[in-house]
Amino acid sequence: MTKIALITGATSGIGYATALKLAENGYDTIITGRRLNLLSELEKRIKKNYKVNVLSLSFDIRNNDEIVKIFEKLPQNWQKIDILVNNAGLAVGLEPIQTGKIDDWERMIDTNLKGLLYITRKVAPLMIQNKSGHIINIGSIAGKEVYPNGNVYNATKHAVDALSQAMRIDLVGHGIKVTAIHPGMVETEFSLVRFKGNEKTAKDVYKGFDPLMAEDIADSIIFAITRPAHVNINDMLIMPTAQASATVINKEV
Ligand code: NDP
Ligand code: 8X3
Repeated sequence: MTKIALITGATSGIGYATALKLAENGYDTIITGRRLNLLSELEKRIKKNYKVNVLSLSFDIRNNDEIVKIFEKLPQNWQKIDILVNNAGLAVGLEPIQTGKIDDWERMIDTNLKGLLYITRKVAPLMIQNKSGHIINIGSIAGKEVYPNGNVYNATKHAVDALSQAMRIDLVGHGIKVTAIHPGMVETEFSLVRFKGNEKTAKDVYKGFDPLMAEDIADSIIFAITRPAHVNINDMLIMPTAQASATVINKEV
């Protein structure tokens, strides 16, 4: 029977690359994100290239009422979710704690932390019913270290790290695997969002070194989900070769 994977934040970056790779590996995919036009384009691309089914669900992951309604209407044949990739997330702003914008903080906490919880709260019971499943949480090097002005983003990703450990404990008795994947710098729309559409500042983040590509993280997800049944990858920290820590990057200037 074909397996089903749900990927949050599939309209761009890591989630987009992961959805494509899961489809390439034969998974029926549930793709989610707010930008319906991008979801539709991805759905078309997957259907054109791979013989799998695709379900596009457009919603804001910060809105639990919306999520509950969508899951109430989830067709029966899409309910046996084997893989959940909790990927949707963002950084907004890069400012010291004393001048940070409350609205930026709320967007990060509501998306990276509460959104991940809302989805997991709906999918984990389905996996428990099926007595199997694999949850992949996308953390970050920002969840392993803190760096100047990263404060609230760092806190949300440290929370993802803690939640991954906690989920593993709560779900181990149900045969459900939990893997946390923590990337270093990946060139996606991430910096464009963090710097609120400033293309030059966003591009400069990845100047002078080879950052990770979204496909590198998608590959690591495929690796984690294709281990034998008795093997779980708890945690992966994946960095560009030129990046030694959150702040030490070997850049050519
Ligand atoms: P992108 O900005 O390219 O993608 C982010 C995705 O999250 C988009 O598909 C976006 O969809 C979705 N998203 C954001 N907010 C919401 C929301 N409120 N509701 C639903 N979906 C939402 O960034 P990345 O691919 O880089 O980021 C993916 C994950 O990887 C994030 O959790 C990020 O923190 C993490 N990460 C990124 C790193 C990097 O250097 N790029 C490094 C380490 C971790 P839409 O806008 O359509 O809603
Ligand atoms: C994204 C990578 O280093 O900007 O999580 O925090 S970093």
